[in-house]
Amino acid sequence: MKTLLIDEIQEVALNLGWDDVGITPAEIPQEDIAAYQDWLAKEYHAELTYMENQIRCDPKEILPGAKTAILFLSYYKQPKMEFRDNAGLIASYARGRDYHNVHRKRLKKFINWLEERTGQKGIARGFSDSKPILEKALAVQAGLGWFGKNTLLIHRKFGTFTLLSGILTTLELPSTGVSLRLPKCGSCTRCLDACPTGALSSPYQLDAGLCLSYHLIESKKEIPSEIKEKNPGYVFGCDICQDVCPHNVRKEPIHDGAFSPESGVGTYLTLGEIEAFEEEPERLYGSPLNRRGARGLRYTLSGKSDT
Ligand code: B12
Ligand code: SF4
Ligand code: SF4
Repeated sequence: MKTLLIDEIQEVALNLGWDDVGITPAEIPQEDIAAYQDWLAKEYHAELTYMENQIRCDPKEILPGAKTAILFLSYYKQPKMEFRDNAGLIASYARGRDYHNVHRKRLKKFINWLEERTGQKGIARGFSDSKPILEKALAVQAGLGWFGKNTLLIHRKFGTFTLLSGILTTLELPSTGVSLRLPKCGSCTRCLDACPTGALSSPYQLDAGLCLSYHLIESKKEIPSEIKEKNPGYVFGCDICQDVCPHNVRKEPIHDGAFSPESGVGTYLTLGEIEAFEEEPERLYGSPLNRRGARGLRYTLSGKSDT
């Protein structure tokens, strides 16, 4: 086998549609394990019980013999839209196709290529929010960006409007980057100041139980009234701590492709449209909104008039 070149990996990844790629040893740094355990101890994971799974700290539990993690980044920034009285705003990552599906297809093609290229089978497993693993910690270690105080990965060129996926592999490959896990926000506190619910309890720490994104995407319970009354108009997800981040002003939004509103449910939802989804739930398939389902979306919007 010819030596597998990093340039080849990068070329294949970019051709499959990702916007950047980083390579790092398949090990979670100790400081991230400590921060994660502290986050759990404070019960900031609310009712996300899957977050208690300690495998998050050991990639070798997911792929025995894993030596390397290859992290892929997708840029999805959409134009910033205003809130409306008669319709709920959808967070920008969720207006088009579900990134889990987009990434799953790319990961399958990438792993097929890697197996063919090396002549070895069963050497990799893919993930995009689908395996218990600290994705941002690996991406930071791979040099793809650094942690913002809003807890998101900030990419030097693409900012925070990015989505992650990756593979673990038993191949030993050289790292592409130097870990950027250093405080880099300086004195900026725009995300903490702008969060309507105070969910960013301190820099780099998010209390999911207070976060609109948690309540509008993940929670299976009623939205507590004190959270609901602070929602400025989202029906699914929340972008406020990204909209205010100075690292997001440099790059233009993308206007087509898998994450554009034309590829999915769109930018806004009225109650009437949600009722139509209740009649035909299959219309939500392939959209991130399917996670919450039409009934959950209706609950979020109830109280708003439909015109
Ligand atoms: C659980 C989860 C949520 C929860 C909790 C979020 C959270 N911050 O933990 C909820 C439902 C609220 C959520 C919301 C969103 N999510 Co989410 N979520 C996840 C998930 C599944 C796990 C995250 C996790 O590991 N949390 C555990 C805690 C401990 O990690 P952490 O908060 O990041 O803490 C780290 C740092 O803050 C750092 N740290 C702590 N202290 C300090 C101090 C210093 C000085 C430094 C430098 C660092 C540092 O160490 C910690 C451990 O690494 C990941 C996918 C995955 N498997 O990784 C997606 C993921 C993080 N989400 C993602 C997205 C897009 C979102 C939303 C933007 C969606 C939306 N528009 O509504 C919001 C953003 C809210 C926000 N500000 O984070 C993307 C983020 C991509 C990126 N560029 O970072 C991910 C990676 C999914 C993906 N595959 O792309 N999410
Ligand atoms: S997603 Fe919204 S509610 Fe959650 S931390 Fe960011 S600004 Fe606050
Ligand atoms: S808004 Fe400011 S403090 Fe928050 S992540 Fe961006 S640069 Fe960091």
